[in-house]
Amino acid sequence: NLTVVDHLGVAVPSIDEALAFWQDTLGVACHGVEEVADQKVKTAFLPIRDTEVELLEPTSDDSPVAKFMEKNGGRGGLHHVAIRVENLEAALAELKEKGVRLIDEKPRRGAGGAMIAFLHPKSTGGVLLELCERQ
Ligand code: CMX
Repeated sequence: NLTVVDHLGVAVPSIDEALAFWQDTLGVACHGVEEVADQKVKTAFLPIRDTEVELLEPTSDDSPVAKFMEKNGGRGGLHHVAIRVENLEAALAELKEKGVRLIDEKPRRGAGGAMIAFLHPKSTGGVLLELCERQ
């Protein structure tokens, strides 16, 4: 059911400042900035070949990304790895059955219209994993 690494989520204090590096220095084009209100983040997607980098800027102090950066000494860093699956409902049911701790029991809508669900880092060896299904 797992297919490719869909994207890497990178927490940044400011998308505008981060784009100065990713766009201007590395030369990766940004495909639009979008706010995901229920996650309290602003996102920017930068496609690189078959995968993407997702820059994540918190829009509120109680955003999961703000909390992550607070623990990281106020700096950004690699926040999550997202793996694309063919059938998210089936993947979640299977992982639950195997005792994996799900943050999202049901798929929900994420940036770019994808259906997503997170797995808890305590169940994955310390990496926040996102599963993602695209139409
Ligand atoms: N990667 C790896 N480990 C992480 C982590 C991350 N991104 N965020 C937290 N952790 C670790 C913590 O360091 C902590 O470890 P220790 O107990 O060893 O210190 C552990 O996970 C649990 O931390 P916690 O304080 O109990 O939980 P938090 O309140 O920090 O929440 C998490 C952590 C992952 C449950 C929460 O951030 C969450 O639900 N995330 C999913 C949603 C999300 O991240 N949304 C933003 C992106 C949205 C998008 O891409 O659109």
